[in-house]
Amino acid sequence: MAQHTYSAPGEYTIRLEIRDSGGIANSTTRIVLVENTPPIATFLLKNCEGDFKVECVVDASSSSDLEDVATSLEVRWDWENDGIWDADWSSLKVTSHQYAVTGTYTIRMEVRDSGGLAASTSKSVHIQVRSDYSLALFVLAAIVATVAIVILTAIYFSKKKRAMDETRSDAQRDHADRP
Ligand SMILES: [Ca+2]
Repeated sequence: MAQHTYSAPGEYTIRLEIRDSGGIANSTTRIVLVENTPPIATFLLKNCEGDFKVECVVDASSSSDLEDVATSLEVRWDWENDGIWDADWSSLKVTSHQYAVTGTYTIRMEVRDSGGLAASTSKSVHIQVRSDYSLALFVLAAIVATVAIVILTAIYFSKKKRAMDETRSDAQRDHADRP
């Protein structure tokens, strides 16, 4: 019994030769079909949650295939999982996308091997987008709050000063009234 591993899919002819102790040989062949298998689709999300105008980075370099090396695999992306691929097939596994609206999105990725077999996977992510408008409102609110604090502090101290001045002038009057 013998065993052999084929590194690439295709049609192979296996030839067996047999020889007896007298040196007389005979052979036979058999054709085997080594089939391609689909790749395994996986990807990672980086820096996708949170801040103002965040660029969601995706990395599909963990995708693999039994017959192909990772560099010959190609990937494509659907950023909203709406069934429309948003980019052409590319051998670059790391890319990024910027969302304009806050929401929970399903990102779908498809990977294909050199034999044309494909597999896909998806991941759900909540994207928090802070728009220019809301950032401007936030800055404006901060300025208004700071100005209000300054004005209120000034009013407080001017009232306190006036009260102290009145107390002082009352004391002076009392002193002057005394015989
Ligand atoms: Ca394959």
